[in-house]
Amino acid sequence: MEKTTETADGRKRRLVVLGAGESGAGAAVLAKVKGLDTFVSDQGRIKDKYKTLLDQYGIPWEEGQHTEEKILNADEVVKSPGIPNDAPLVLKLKEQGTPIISEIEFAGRYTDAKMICVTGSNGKTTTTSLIYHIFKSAGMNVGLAGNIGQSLALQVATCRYDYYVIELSSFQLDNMYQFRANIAVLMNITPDHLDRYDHCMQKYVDAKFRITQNQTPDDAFIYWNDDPIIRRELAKHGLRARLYPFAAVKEDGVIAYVEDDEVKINEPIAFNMEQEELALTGTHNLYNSLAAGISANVAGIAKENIRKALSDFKGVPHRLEYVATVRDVRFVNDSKATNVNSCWYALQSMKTPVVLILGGKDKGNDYKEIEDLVRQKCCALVFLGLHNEKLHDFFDPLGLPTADVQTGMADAVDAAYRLARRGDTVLLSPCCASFDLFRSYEDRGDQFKECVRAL
Ligand code: UMA
Ligand code: ADP
Repeated sequence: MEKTTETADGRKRRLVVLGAGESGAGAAVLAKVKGLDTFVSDQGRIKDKYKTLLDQYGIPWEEGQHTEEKILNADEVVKSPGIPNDAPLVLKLKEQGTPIISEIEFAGRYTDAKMICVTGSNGKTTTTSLIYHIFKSAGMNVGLAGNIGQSLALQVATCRYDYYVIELSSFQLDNMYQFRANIAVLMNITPDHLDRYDHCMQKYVDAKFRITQNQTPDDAFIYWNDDPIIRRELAKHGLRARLYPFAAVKEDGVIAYVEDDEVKINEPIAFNMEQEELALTGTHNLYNSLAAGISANVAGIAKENIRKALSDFKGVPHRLEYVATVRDVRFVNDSKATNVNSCWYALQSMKTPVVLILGGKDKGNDYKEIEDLVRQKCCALVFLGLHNEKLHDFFDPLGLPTADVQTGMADAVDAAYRLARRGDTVLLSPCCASFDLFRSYEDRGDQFKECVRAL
């Protein structure tokens, strides 16, 4: 762990940051205020707001290229999570032995705040937001950081919090070594981002389990007990943290579940509330509420504060977000369902026949997982993407009415509305990333809402 500002030969330590987005710009500011010789290199164009921030702190930067002479002389490199581990420059740095760390690892060196970290293939943002909401409502001095969109490093550089609630992606976990989560939450592990892991599921699983590394018996590991991969891996890892497994219903070993319509958390302090008082609905959201409730309980937050916050949470946009009902057709925006498993949960929670809008940039999807639910719940499908061939190949044999849209959201909403009958739900839950036709999943969801409101 390197917190020193000088090298053995009396030089200022040089820290190079690769990528100047949210993560990189924050890491650079922290490096600069901690007295390191800081340089930022971005292969693309740096957004104006990050250029302004870097200039404000007098940090030298370049864009449009990675100039090797200015990078290969680094004592350490902070790599933005969006840059793949096998990018040529990253491989070169590794080859010459330059340590490469993530922004979260770097920021963790400079704060004593308690770290509550959330990962998983699905449910990270909802659970992270819910934990933050409970802590904030209880009056704790807490920051919200990580994959949710706010750099931890910038907050460590400019604020003083007692707690951070941090959403961690597998990309961020990849380059974490010494960082210690006081409370680690692992929601589930299902295939995602396999294009970044040589299409090897175990590599992705290993990345997720890094959330538990460095945990001590004073720390907590909260996880969904029914996830087959988590259970298998637990035995391998010999964890030292105290374990807090949860499940939808009471089963051997779990400390939190629902029984007789009551949410029960038995450890460390007995807690209960009516299930119907939970703000978030659906089985997946029960898991998210249990994980958040246990985290708050472990942190010693009073029961009445936990109860109140679990019941007045407003939800997160683009996650099963109700939009409107038009002539008796409900429209639900689940644009954040960027993998097959999240769509599975969305379909499972539907109570009416569904016109499902799906498609986009495929990340190596296997649609077999939702085949049964599509048969049971869907009355029509709308394929929305530049390349819909794989969707046709898989779903056409089901014989459902189908529309193929390659143009954009307006035509997709139009097609779905025409296919829907009174009482149906039109659900945007795409199973895919958005980048073929949209800037981001938020852009896709916002356009969906706009088009629905224009009907
Ligand atoms: N870049 C280079 N060299 C390269 C490739 C990219 O310099 O070889 C530059 C780009 O030009 C760009 C910068 O790197 O300017 C962007 O870096 P980034 O993609 O890591 O994006 P950040 O803005 O730093 O945001 C990152 C996370 N992005 C990714 O993991 C892709 C954000 O998660 C996160 O909120 C933020 O750090 C703060 O922690 C977003 C995300 O999409 C929401 N996450 C994925 C997901 O949720 O599925 C994992
Ligand atoms: P993440 O940040 O991991 O992508 P989100 O909370 O943003 O997770 O939710 C993403 C999608 O996954 C949403 O569409 C939601 O319907 C679904 N989802 C949310 N929580 C869970 C869960 N615990 N298990 C499975 N799917 C979930």
